[in-house]
Amino acid sequence: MMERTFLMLKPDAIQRGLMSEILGRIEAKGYKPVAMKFMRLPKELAERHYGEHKGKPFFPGLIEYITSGPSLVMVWEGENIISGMRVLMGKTNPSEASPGTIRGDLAQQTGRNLIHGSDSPESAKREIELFFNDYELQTWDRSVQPWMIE
Ligand code: DAT
Ligand code: MG
Repeated sequence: MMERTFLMLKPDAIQRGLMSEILGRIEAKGYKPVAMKFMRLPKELAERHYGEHKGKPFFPGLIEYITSGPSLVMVWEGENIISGMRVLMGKTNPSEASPGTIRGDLAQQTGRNLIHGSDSPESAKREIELFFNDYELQTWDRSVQPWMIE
């Protein structure tokens, strides 16, 4: 099923100069970019984005980290991309994430795990709408698509 997901390269990915490394993996998979913005999340937006975690012990630290510098917020499209990106990202705790995954290869700690990806179609819809207007989402065709999706 063709889906869209919301992805964010968090401030540690930007600070560490890992944008191209991570974007390269997503592009090489064949997923298609739909929208991108480089922005420092205002606190209120960060709190809305992570609303499901409000009240948990790590919430204040999470908001501080995620608003500490610019992030790259994005929408990407692909076949079953929501679960596919969760696999490419690896487990939330990088010390448990498999080698070959973004978190498994490039990160050490849950509080510095480089990337966010929506965890369900409902979250993807909510998160895309939270960060992007309709006119910021590009609908476009790539001639190479039939060589990846039959
Ligand atoms: P994911 O980012 O894999 O969807 P999540 O939605 O459970 O994971 O949590 C969101 C983020 O919150 C996660 O990327 C890092 C932070 N976080 C989660 N659990 C944590 C914990 N136990 N200690 C510190 N940070 C945590
Ligand atoms: Mg999550």
